[in-house]
Amino acid sequence: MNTTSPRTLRLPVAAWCGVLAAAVALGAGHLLAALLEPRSSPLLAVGNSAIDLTPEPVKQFAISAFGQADKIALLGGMAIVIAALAAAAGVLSRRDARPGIVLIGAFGLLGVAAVLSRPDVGALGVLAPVVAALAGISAFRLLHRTALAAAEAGAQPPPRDEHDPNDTLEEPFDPELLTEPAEGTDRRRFLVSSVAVAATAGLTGAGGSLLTGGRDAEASRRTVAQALGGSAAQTVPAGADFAAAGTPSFITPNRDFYRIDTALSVPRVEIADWRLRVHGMIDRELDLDFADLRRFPQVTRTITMTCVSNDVGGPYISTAEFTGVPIREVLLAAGVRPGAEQVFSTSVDGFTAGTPVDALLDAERGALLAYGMNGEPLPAEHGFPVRMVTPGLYGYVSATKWLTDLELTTFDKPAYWIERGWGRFAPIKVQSRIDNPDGFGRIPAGRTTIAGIAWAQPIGIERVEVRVDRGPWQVAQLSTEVNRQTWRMWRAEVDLAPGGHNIECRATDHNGTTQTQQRAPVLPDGATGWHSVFCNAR
Ligand SMILES: Nc1nc2c(c(=O)[nH]1)N[C@H]1C(S)=C(S)[C@@H](COP(=O)(O)O)O[C@H]1N2
Ligand SMILES: [Mo]
Repeated sequence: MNTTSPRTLRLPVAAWCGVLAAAVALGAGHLLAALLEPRSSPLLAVGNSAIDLTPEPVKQFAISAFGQADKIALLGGMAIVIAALAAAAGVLSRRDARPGIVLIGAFGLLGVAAVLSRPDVGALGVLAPVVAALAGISAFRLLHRTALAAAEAGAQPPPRDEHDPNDTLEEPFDPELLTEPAEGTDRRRFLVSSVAVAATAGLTGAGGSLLTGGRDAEASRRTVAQALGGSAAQTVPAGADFAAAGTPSFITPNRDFYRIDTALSVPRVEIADWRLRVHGMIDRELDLDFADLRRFPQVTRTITMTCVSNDVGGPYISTAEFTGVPIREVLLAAGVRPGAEQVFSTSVDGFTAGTPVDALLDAERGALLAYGMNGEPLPAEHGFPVRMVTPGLYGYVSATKWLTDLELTTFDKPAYWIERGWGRFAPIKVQSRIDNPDGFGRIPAGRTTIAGIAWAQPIGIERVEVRVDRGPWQVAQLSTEVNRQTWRMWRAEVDLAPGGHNIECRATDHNGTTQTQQRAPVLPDGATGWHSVFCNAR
């Protein structure tokens, strides 16, 4: 008998048991969540809570450091933290599995709390973290038992012989181990358990991801595609595009359109489940399904969207042809009562925005409940099936994706980013950017074309000027104006002597307001300053 053996797991083995158990727990939780309530996946619920609880400067840092990869960075960071905690749980259980079991149970409770705190997850969602914890505990007990058996066997004299038949002397009260053939393969059994547990984690996790991604999305997209019918791409005038000079294309392809949101996993909404409720300070409450929405006139408008997190020279600006219903028509049908100041919109994922009623009633501005983007149904990442698009306002106050609720209220009710210190009013500021030269590449010396973009929705761009090495301002050539809600491209011929040069640009809108040189950070309501690029002419 091995009653005198140490019955202690080696550190790496103990840590490994913890990590594998955590992987199984997350995989099982993800799979069950996919079947019941996709957004109750413990990993996602904890991650989403982390996003909402993160202090604003940290979130800002994440956006600037990782850009649109911020979610991947967060998931990676969470994976490292979870693996470290799980390894610690394993290490605390080198002799006895109980500390690890208690810790996994505690993580399960944390998952339950995270799920309950999500505005977008129903009560059924708590099953996912509960089952995750149970799966993690079972896996941990299995691995711990087989690892301990292997450790004991390894400790049998002679210690160096793995195949000593004495290896298989088991504790008499463990029926599962007693039924094993006496081959002295405790170590192999641990390996097999490890692989089985890891495979379970991988398969459940992948299964969960597949299920959340695929459910009936096709049928939903077809419904919207039918609504779009032939309304597809309007033609942008040839003179609107300066892409040949090094600017972005006038229309941003959907796959290149910038993406900014707080959603760790993209909400998957089916047309059959979608509803838009319009309520609050109105005469008639509306509860629209997609067919109801389609009874309003359908329009297609070319609109440049801009994010408040776009720093001077930044990438968070894109243009698309959005198809949908004017928000104005829906508000008129509901009858806005006097005193209503903002439309408080809510996404299925709990994100909220507050848009001034005036901006949404302004026919010229032309805000939309959009379901089409560049002739296609709205991509899931951009808010399928229906989102708001409001020209002239930064997205965080005006462009709610996965839209489900519009409430007419006063400004007393703060929306998501307002609660986090961002400005209540967020008109887009007149800005311009140099795209060519791009700050890395070289540029030919002599007579050379420089180019970029400028925007001032909803007023429109009147003029762009450039200057080289703080010399005189030179007026750039502008692309054809498509409408005042879109960017314009600019290009200018300059003479560059060989060597280093500093190039700057500034825009002026149709009201005569010129982009200020005064540098301001993106917080609280959008960056200002002139974009400048250093280049090497040769
Ligand atoms: N549901 C939801 N809608 C949202 C957001 C969000 O985080 N969640 N972000 C807003 C912000 S800050 C911007 S700039 C735009 C970006 O839209 P896009 O990702 O389609 O470019 O969406 C807005 N709508
Ligand atoms: Mo934004």
